[in-house]
Amino acid sequence: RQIEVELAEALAQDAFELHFQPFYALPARRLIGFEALLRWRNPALGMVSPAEFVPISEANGLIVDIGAWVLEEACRQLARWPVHLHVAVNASAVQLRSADFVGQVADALRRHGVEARRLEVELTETAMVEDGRLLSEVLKGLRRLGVRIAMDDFGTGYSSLAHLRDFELDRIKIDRSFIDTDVADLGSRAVIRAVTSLAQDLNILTIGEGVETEEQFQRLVECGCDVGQGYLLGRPMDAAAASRLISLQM
Ligand code: G
Ligand code: G
Ligand code: MN
Ligand code: NA
Repeated sequence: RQIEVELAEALAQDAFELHFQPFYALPARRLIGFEALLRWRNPALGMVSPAEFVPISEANGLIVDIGAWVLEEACRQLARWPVHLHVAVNASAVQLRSADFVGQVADALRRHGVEARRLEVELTETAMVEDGRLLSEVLKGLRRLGVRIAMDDFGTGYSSLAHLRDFELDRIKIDRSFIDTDVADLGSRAVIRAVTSLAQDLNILTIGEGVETEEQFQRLVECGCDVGQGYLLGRPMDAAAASRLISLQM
């Protein structure tokens, strides 16, 4: 059967699930929040990664409804967790350009009584490329609500520096291709240092993603990065496991 049909059914039958990967403040390794990562529980295929189905649902527009479900579910979890923790959701460019994305976000927050500052929206640089004017309006709307904006996979797209100038961002996630390298690699270290220093001047928080070893963790600390994320620190986990992790920290 067509995967498009299956995806629509999955949404109707609640076959999607959010997993949560922790963020830790550096250098203390204090838990500060989670990134929500979408999964599709498929009876035949098992857990399917969004890398497989997001492009398809972007092409047929279903990503708008899937994205609304993600926002709803993220806010539902936020309402259950301590107020010092935040959740970041990944948003597709198609979703941002759909009618009233800002309204969708505001509704989800209101329905669950969650403060806007606890929600972050992660965008890729690619999402920022087309139709900058419309996107700029959407980001302004989100910031007016109090929602934080993060640029995902920073350094892999093009025109990154123009985006830093043109959009008001709250966080930069330094792409894991700069993080999960041999720490003897001076080039990556120089990039991490340069990005964190630039971000500091712009009053933007930096997140190093894809931290897999203690050495990489230490390098991030030395470079003045604010937040770390990666398999070393914590893998994506289901909501129950995330809640257990939270209670362990309290
Ligand atoms: O978790 P994983 O490595 O499988 O994620 C693969 C890709 O899917 C990543 O680029 C991630 O940003 C993206 N992704 C994860 N969850 C969502 C989501 O809820 N919406 C969108 N649009 N992309 C997501
Ligand atoms: O594009 P985005 O950064 O949203 O993608 C997040 C994806 O990266 C998630 O699917 C997650 O599973 C994956 N990821 C998270 N931490 C690590 C890590 O330490 N190493 C690797 N290889 N992948 C990671
Ligand atoms: Mn992300
Ligand atoms: Na990323």
